[in-house]
Amino acid sequence: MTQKPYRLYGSEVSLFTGKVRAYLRWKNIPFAEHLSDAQTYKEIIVPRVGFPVIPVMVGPDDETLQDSTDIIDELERRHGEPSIYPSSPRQRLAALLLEVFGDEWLVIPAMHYRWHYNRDWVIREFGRMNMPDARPEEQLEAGEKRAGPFANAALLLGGTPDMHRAIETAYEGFLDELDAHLAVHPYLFGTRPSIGDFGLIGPLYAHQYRDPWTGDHMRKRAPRVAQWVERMQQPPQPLDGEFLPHDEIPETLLPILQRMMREQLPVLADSARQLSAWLAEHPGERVPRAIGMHDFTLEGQTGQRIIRPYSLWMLQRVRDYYRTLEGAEREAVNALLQQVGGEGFQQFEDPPHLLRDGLSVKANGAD
Ligand SMILES: N[C@@H](CCC(=O)N[C@@H](CS)C(=O)NCC(=O)O)C(=O)O
Repeated sequence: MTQKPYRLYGSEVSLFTGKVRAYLRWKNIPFAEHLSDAQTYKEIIVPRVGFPVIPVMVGPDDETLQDSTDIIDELERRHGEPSIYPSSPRQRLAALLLEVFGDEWLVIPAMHYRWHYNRDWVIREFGRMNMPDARPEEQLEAGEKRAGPFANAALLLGGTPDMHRAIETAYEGFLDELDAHLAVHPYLFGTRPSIGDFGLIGPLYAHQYRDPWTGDHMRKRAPRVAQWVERMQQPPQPLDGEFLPHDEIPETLLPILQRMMREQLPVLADSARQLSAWLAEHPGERVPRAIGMHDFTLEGQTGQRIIRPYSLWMLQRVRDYYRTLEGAEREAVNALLQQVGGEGFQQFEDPPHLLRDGLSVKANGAD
């Protein structure tokens, strides 16, 4: 029996495993998926990565890759064309932005709906994943233990009771916008999925499609989004499709980009200010995953959430790309940003250049 070259450790309930799995399938890369049960965490994940997290990928030379974005980018380097990164500037920038929106913003409704509408189901599911061979009572106990930090994360990310209505209104608005877009195009930028599609599929598959209450809601309210989720998870033709010609950004994507600029960009801008100050005040210290709390506003309602330095590493990918653009390409991108209220992105005050450090960051040049 030939062994598959890549091993993916993760689970169906995991947002970021769903992102990598969808990518591997579209890219037609042979892989074997291994459930991240308690034993796998103990024997494989923690020894290799140093802390518990999924997804984790082990490659043909026994190398360990962690972080969905790093996994995808390493495989893009190894496996070449067709790429999930559009080569034209407006599409590429928009795709990178939408990856940040999926990974770092849609996690708010993803956690809110999971823990406030699907709680009992997901606790049992956590138990089944953690101890697949145990009795239901043992699984329930394990699920309850595992669930605590994740349920708490729903609150820390902003899902406090005063924000529930606003989170739901914003999410439903986004679903309607994406559904309208998908009436015209099968993926964000044409007939080929992009890194933006893979950013959105994490929350939209593992949580919003698969969790029972939320999945029903998606299928009723935004059936085309549910069909896109199915295409993304089981690509009918891997490696197929094209990005739209002439660097076109479909009109139907503008409301989603506007939403990102309106909702997420102010949070990223404040995170950058706070991180710059934190780094100045804590020289040589390891940056924690959260550096305090700050305000965020959705649908006119203001709540509180943790300040996540990691989100800035994700945005930095877009900022680094933007900085490489010159002349007509930069003008084209600037015109798009103007159209979607993206002045905050153009004038973004970058923190020191960052390297990823596990689930946080460190300043480039720091030990
Ligand atoms: N940015 C990381 C995030 C990975 C992540 O948050 N994974 C979740 C499951 S979907 C997890 O294992 N979290 C553990 C924790 O947050 O401590 C990635 O893209 O892979």
